[in-house]
Amino acid sequence: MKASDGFLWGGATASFQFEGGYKEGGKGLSTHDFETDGSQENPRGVTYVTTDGQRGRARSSFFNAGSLPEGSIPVIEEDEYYPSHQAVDFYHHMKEDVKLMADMNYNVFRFSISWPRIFPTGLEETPNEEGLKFYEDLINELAKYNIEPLITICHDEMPVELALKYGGWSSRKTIDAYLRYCKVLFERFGDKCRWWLTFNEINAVRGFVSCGTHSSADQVHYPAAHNMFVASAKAVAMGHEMMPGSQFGAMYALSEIYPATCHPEDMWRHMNARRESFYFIDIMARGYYPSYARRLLDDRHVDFVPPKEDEEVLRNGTLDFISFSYYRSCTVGRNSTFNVIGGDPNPYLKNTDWGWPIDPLGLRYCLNEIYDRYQKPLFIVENGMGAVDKLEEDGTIQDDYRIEFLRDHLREVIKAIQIDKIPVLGYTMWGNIDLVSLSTGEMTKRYGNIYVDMDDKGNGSLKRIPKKSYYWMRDVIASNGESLFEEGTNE
Ligand code: BGP
Repeated sequence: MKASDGFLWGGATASFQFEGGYKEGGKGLSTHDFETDGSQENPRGVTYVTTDGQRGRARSSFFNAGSLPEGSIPVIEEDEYYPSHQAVDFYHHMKEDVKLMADMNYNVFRFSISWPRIFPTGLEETPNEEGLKFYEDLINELAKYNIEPLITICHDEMPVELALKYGGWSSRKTIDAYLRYCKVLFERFGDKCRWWLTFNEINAVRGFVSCGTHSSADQVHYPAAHNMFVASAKAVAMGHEMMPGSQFGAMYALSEIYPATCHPEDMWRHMNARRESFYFIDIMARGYYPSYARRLLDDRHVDFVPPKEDEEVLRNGTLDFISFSYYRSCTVGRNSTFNVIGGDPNPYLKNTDWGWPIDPLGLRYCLNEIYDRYQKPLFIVENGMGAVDKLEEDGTIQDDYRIEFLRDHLREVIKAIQIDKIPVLGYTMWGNIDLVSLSTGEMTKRYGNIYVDMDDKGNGSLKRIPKKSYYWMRDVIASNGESLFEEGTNE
């Protein structure tokens, strides 16, 4: 068994976790440039100054840097470390990194464009040429090796001025700023890129850092999400017109969810927990609000009613494919605390060092579930294992645990394609070159097949070193996945 012909194999990154060069080439400040480092025990956060001069700190939870008081301004402090500023310096390692990917047989690379690199404040009429040039050089470099770009237009960030002036996605003015940005990207890169994602993990992001809203409360979040739906639909319609043949998706955090037991109340809770994510895909893939939307909003005391005039916009900008991240499965029961991920422990699964259950079959389940529901091609654009890697004295990294994780998950992907007949377009492993963790801001949590010599505070040579899994993955891709099923690969 192997993947289908033309299957896309590659890696995935996000600008603020990977690029660095945070003030270079005319780039403006991103909301993420204000987020400190952290760890599992000590959450990262944003320091702010309130309108009456008080200093405070908003702590980050997994997908958002909490709530900042209305009117407060985030600040960068001398004595804090901000991982996005240097990240792992892809900005200055671009050619070397692309070559490493090419040698691994990649035919796709997912990256996000940093919005403030193109429009430093988001408010300009004309884009920053130096920023565009950086991505143009990257796309040309990829083309040399026949690697297709898969571009995330907005990966959980925005120019900070849009957050401060408009309240980010809570304002419809941000829709106009986003469309101005999209138009520039489509004009410049449209003939070189067919795969586009309008937003990353749109069902999970909220709050200042990700969405530019000072508050992350439901009453602010759901109307802001509606503005993102409108922005996405308009971008899709514009993209289709400007770039015939272009393919649009948006990206969802879709770690599978299981009911804790067959108790009817656990089943009911499970269905509703899954709908928290389906809500977003239903609207963007089908083009209208689902029947359960009113109750979902009422349950959260959100009195928002989607404006009538947006109905046609949503209908005319539906997605071509559905892409998602899958890291784990979650278990929810009637009393569980759950927020897109989390929930109760699953006694049948082992966890990663960061407590994420390892569940390869859950990925096949998810592919079947999503295809049954939408009948649109699927793209796995994030998957992988965050682990502590050890650089051995002989300079190697023996990440057999990662090989095992990838082998088990990729086998399920291929079974979904060949046995379940699910059209899966491709697979881009998260953080193929080690990068800064989103949730904790650490370097210690590594996903890559390529090691980067850098610690949690940004010290190190930044040297790139292929891990054992690099060579293994290179051979898997060369065989289009067939080697995953060779005898002896279970040992
Ligand atoms: C997803 C994000 C990524 C990423 C990944 C892994 O939610 O889209 O940006 O970082 O999760 O999470 P973490 O880095 O916290 O391990």
